[in-house]
Amino acid sequence: MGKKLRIAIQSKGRLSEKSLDIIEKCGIDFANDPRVLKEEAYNFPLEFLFVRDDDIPGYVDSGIADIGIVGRNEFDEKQIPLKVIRDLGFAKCRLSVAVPNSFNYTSLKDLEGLRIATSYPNILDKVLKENGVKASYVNVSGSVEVTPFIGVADAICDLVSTGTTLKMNGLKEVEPIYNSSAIMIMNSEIDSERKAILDRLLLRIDSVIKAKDYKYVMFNLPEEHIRAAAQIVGGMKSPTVTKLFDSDWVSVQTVVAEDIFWSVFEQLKDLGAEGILVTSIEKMTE
Ligand code: PRT
Ligand code: ZN
Repeated sequence: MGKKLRIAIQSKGRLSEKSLDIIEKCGIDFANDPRVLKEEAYNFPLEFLFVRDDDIPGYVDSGIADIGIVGRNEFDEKQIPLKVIRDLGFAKCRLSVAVPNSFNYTSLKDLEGLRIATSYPNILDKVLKENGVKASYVNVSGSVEVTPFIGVADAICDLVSTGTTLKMNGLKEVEPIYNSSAIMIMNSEIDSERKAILDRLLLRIDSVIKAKDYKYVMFNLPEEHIRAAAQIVGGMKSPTVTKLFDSDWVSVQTVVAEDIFWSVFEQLKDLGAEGILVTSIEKMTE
């Protein structure tokens, strides 16, 4: 039997579902049994290791896993020199300094001499040092946001996504210091057989990631406006244009980048486009 590539994935938490989602979209089938620690894919030489996210960089470093999916924050905090091979773009969040609402904050200098509670002392320390600020860290692994109220810290530095948690705890976000999203890391000493499997996997992952950034768009348009429409949509190549039977209208099919989609949509409507149909793309290559 040939070798398998082993991937470490968070067993339960914010990264789990989306990590497995990407693998599934790569056409890889597995049982996804929440009770097991290890599992093998049915139709691809891939083995899953379900662990806590904190352990993923260490497992990849020691070769227990060949690759892993982890938050960039967790990876940078651990300071283990591994290769980051992909930014997967999900689980986006930021590491921010937050203070009680009553705190009169103007700049990082205001943190001089204070006690800051955080689970990310290494990342925070780097930023404070760059800004010439000396503070002391209260290292906590959870419920960071309650520490100012139990008198353990004067400020906190924690992950934020919507900001709701901070608000609920009477804190205000005053300084975003670091952006994070899920990344794929690898052990650089994997053998050539596993490297070949990884290359196959990455080819699939790249087409899944790329597809997420685009929409497939179809619409009808008076033929006279087709050049103007082509300019608006751009697209990978020229749009596909089909003449509608017995009329001077055409049907157009093309691919539009997600981030400009609404502006394209409005411009097409202004041009007189009708029956605009938009679908998501599952996989895509250049
Ligand atoms: O059990 P295990 O150790 O595996 O999981 P964990 O509890 O350590 O991690 P988990 O599942 O909470 O988060 C995993 C990763 O998700 C993190 O390392 C980040 O990379 C990413 N991520 C994205 C987040 C958030 N968004 C996030 N909002 N991780 C944590 N939070 C927390 C934050 O700490 C705070 O308590 O959510 C709260 C703030 O959320 P908002 O929306 O109220 O601002
Ligand atoms: Zn964790």
